[in-house]
Amino acid sequence: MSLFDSARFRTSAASIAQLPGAGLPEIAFAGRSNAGKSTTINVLTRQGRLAFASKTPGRTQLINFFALSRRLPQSTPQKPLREDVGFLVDLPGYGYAKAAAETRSGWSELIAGYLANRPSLTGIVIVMDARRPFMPADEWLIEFFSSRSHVRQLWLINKCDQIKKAERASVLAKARSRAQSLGEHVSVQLFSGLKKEGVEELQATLLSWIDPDGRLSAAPAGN
Ligand SMILES: Nc1nc2c(ncn2[C@@H]2O[C@H](COP(=O)(O)OP(=O)(O)OP(=O)(O)O)[C@@H](O)[C@H]2O)c(=O)[nH]1
Ligand SMILES: [Mg+2]
Repeated sequence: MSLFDSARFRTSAASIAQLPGAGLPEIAFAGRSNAGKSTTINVLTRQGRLAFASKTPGRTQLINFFALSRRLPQSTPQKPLREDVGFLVDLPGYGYAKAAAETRSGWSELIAGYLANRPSLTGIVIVMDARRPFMPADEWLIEFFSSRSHVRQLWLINKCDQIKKAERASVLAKARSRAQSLGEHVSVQLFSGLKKEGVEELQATLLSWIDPDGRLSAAPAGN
């Protein structure tokens, strides 16, 4: 059982003032509206309906926090004891054209405010549609975090089921050489939430971010 199976909805924030206190490591999922952020969280955590995914762009309008936890060694079936070890954070998508301008700027403020000022932000998964990766808003995020190398980046080239094999290879090779030129804090992979491709690679990367010493992955079965 992976640590990500333990994810449980914890809280939502509609404004910066509503953000929970920063503490444990957080991994944020950012990307254009409809890129598949919520679906990726559901696949990663093996919980079909944890994060709300939808055909309608703009589905996620709040910042949603999902707690990851581990069972404590002194836990018993009669008295289960768990401790939180980190959070997955589902962000509203950027660039949702149909939203009213006012709502749109409110969202951007919320997302930018969270990403730019969150001390517990350990890493960011930039979810992109393989048919049109690296759009201007993605580039803005990449640029913003490139000089902040304490925040890891994973460029998740999602919906790879929608492109041909040869194109997958070329998209990945190009992105990989670019990621390498930025430094060790940037990585890239192909993913398909629909076909559940790339899930183990995603889990391994995210686990290395929140658990660099491998203590959580070595926990006994049932955690
Ligand atoms: N073909 C394909 N479709 C996918 C994949 N991942 C997600 N989708 C579809 O893309 C649509 C959007 O998915 P969401 O996970 O809601 O996207 P989101 O990025 O959370 O969207 P917002 O919350 O609006 O920002 C849904 O119809 C999903 O079923 C994938 O890997 N392949
Ligand atoms: Mg969403």
